[in-house]
Amino acid sequence: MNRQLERSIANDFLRTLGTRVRRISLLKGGLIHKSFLVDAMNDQYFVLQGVNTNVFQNPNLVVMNQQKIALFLSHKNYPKSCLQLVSNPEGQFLIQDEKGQAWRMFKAIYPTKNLENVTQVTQAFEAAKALSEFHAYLIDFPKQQLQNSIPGFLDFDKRWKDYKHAVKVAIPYRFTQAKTIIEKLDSHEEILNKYAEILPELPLRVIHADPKLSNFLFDVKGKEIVALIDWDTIMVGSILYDIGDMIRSFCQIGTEDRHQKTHFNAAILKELLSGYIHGPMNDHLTDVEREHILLGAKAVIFVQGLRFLSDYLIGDQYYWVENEDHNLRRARKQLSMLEELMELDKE
Ligand code: GN1
Ligand code: MG
Repeated sequence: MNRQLERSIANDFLRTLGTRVRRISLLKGGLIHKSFLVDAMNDQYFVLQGVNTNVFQNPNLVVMNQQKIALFLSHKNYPKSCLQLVSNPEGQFLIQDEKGQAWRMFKAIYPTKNLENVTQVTQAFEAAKALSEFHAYLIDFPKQQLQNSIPGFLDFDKRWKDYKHAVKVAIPYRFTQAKTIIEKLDSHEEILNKYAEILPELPLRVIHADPKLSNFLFDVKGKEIVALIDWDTIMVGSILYDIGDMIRSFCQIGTEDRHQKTHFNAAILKELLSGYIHGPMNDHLTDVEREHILLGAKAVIFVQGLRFLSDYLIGDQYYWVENEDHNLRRARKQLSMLEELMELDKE
């Protein structure tokens, strides 16, 4: 594929560096943006992204948050790599194409490795320690400087209401297909009530809000963490969301859309919890946070199931899908993970 449009956008950014695109290829994996790897003539690599403005309605705000975080972390000598946006010679970090699509470009962080699944439990330990470090470095970040890139993103009550609404207005055929999973999800509503009870006691901190496995860049040996990327959703919330989402993504057996015999890896969970408290946040955690990590994980997995199922029911408006029942399969996977975790941690 020639990718004329992507090439010309990337070339516009690269004018700043006095170079041009050599090759450009699609990067798979994300569910939201369209990403491309740009190989430039100056032997450097970049990641070009078409921003999904259906999800991030104000991309300028996302860019501003990222720049503030990068500046803050670099002043504090944060030991991991930060995201570095490239601007065009006019100083713009976002370029709009003729159709109004917004684009941005980052310097690629390499050589690094992206994992689809955890292959050694120590990877979960290292990544959790890195998340702990990320939280600790941002502990004194002036929270009022961050603007929420997706209003309601962390609001579980809203997620539940949106799900209930999706069930009500569902495409009839899809509703029939989802009947069993709807009944099961409904039976677990209690998890959200329990989470709501502790919520007022949870400290507000700066969180990543998307610490899934693919957002951790490992060194080429797959051992050490080089960077925690995708800062689009950095916002103010509870770290239980981050730890929970990390558990959701790291402990998953197989892929996010595939059903198999078992879905939740308990050995990884153990390493992950240990990694987080071996990191600097151990000195800052409150008792309420410490005692409710698994409740947070259950709530996040449950909410992710609600989100995938809601999107299935209303006709795939949010997540990228490759076929008709993709979001349904994703939702089933979350439900299975949730039920296995509940079996492991009966309260
Ligand atoms: C989306 O950006 P990406 O594709 O890594 C989503 C997350 C979900 C995740 C599930 C902004 O993440 O909240 O947990 O998919 N991001 C947004 O894989 O909705
Ligand atoms: Mg993301």
